[in-house]
Amino acid sequence: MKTYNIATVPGDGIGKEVVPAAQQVLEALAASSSTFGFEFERFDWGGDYYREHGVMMPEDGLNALRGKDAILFGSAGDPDIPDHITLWGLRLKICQGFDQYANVRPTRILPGIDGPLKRCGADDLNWVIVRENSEGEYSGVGGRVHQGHPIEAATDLSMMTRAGVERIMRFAFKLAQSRPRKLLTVITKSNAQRHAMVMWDEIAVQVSREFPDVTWDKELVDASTARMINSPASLDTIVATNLHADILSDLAAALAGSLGIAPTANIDPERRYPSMFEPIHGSAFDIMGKGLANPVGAFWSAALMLEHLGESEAAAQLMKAVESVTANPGLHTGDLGGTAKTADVTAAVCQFLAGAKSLAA
Ligand code: NAD
Ligand code: K
Ligand code: MN
Repeated sequence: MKTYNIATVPGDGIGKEVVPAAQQVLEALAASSSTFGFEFERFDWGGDYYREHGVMMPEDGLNALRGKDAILFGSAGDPDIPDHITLWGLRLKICQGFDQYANVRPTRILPGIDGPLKRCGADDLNWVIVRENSEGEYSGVGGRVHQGHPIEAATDLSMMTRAGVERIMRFAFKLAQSRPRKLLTVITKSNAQRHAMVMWDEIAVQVSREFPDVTWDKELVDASTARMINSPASLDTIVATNLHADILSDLAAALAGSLGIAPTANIDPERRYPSMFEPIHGSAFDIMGKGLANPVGAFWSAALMLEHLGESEAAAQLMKAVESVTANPGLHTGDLGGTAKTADVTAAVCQFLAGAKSLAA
């Protein structure tokens, strides 16, 4: 029997609601497995920790996570602390500290969920967005001079390195190659951003030569938002910079029905460090603490984690359980137009998994 050591970092807001729900679902899954189990360790870092210690996580916090098989994350963001402090002090510290340079965001329309694209069926929208997760617009390079004065100047430099772009491009081509359609769209803005984005385009051409069986095209980021709505079936795997993919993936989530169902994997493809799995949404200040959050994004993220751990069968089983609840409008949370609570959805998924166990027995 294999035991996976999982760190949970619920963080702030509804992260504190959906991560324990995901843990519950994983425990239900493990209960029906004779081959693997989990050992969870919870790290209560985030806004409350900041109020007490002046930092979002301990200085040596990464060391506590280093030996884990994976990290299940919630959200960083507190109504009373500036967002750049919460984000850089926790989520980005882990992503960058463990060089999780590939951020993978699958989107598809789950059964029973009606996205805003009414004419679009499950086969028409099935994307994976690959987000460069270590540099670009979120490099943290820049500064402010003459702060508060009329002559103030400020920069956020979008720094891209050849090595950084090559590795994410290669990751995206490889992922596209592994999917049935072998189709990749490289998002760019090299008409306006004439240095780093031009290098990005050149590297796409160069890396594409290693993947002759992948069909690929290039699209400007602004035009790609229209394409996502007008011809979603023309897209499959998508690769974009840190900022572009951040924006496109929230649009993708909304087109698939809700931000509350969308998952993310922050991956270190070389497996030097633990990878981190989280719903794409944030702390959701408007609904936090009320038990109203949709936990599906966290469950799907847990399924991505199982995939990463090599437990594909368990991942598929979890997604089946998730689809059984999305198919039932009585189990839709407020973001999907329903009245179900986090606990209802969680209990239904656990029940489905327990049912699958008794069928197998
Ligand atoms: P958000 O994702 O928290 O919320 C946007 C809207 O979507 C809100 O109306 C919210 O209620 C709704 N929503 C999101 N997830 C939901 C769910 N699971 N169920 C039901 N409804 C859901 O984005 P925001 O309002 O821009 O950000 C709030 C805070 O979260 C900020 O501090 C921001 O920096 C942080 N944030 C953190 C992360 C992260 O840690 N990865 C990601 C995004 C935002
Ligand atoms: K998140
Ligand atoms: Mn985002």
